[in-house]
Amino acid sequence: KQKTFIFDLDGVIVDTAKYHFFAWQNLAKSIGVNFTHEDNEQLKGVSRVQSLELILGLGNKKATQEEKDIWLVQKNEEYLTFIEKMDESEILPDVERVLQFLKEHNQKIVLGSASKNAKPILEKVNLFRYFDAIVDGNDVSKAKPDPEVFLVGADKVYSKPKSCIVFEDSVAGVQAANQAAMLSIGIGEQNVLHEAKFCFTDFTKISNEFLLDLINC
Ligand code: B16
Ligand code: MG
Repeated sequence: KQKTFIFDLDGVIVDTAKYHFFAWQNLAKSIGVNFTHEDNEQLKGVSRVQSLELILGLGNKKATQEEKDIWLVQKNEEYLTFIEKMDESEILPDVERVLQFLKEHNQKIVLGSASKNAKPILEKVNLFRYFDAIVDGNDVSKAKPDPEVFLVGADKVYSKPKSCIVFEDSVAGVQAANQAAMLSIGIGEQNVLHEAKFCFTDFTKISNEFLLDLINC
């Protein structure tokens, strides 16, 4: 059987979530907003523009469009300084084993990320070659939890949503997968990602037998 496996990027393939957090926290500090690790959970999987709106909301801060545009550039420039230093060592445990296994079993592999920096990151960590299609923040207009990113991904490889399986670390992303009528697999904490059909702390907990079950179900 052939299924389509859609991978989120940040927090699933690589831990860039920590770099987003550093960069947002520095920006928040510079504009006088207190932004904590707990607050950061809401930003995962959410677009850059919406992330800034959430941070401004936390600090009850009003800003002009000009200010927002400057801050968005400022945050992304700092984020890019982290990205530049990335290499294969930043691939999360067992991600490559899973990609390899799926490839060997003739499965379709798609990237479904909200990030506009997805392609350079995949290149940096040398995983580009596994993907049959890439959908990122440059291709879609509606951010997760809207299912657009995953539906476009399925379409690119001519798959029906019901034969797609999505790996996601964010609440918004799990909701997007569910809304797309795809099978959602949370990568992270069960209590946070309780809307996911299955949840694992990371890929080391996902066995080849489980992957075979997904392929054949
Ligand atoms: P960028 P994902 C998302 O990527 C991140 O989880 C989210 O925190 C970030 O704001 C968003 O990408 C936009 O990223 O600023 O690089 O365009 O998890 O959907 O792969
Ligand atoms: Mg993510």
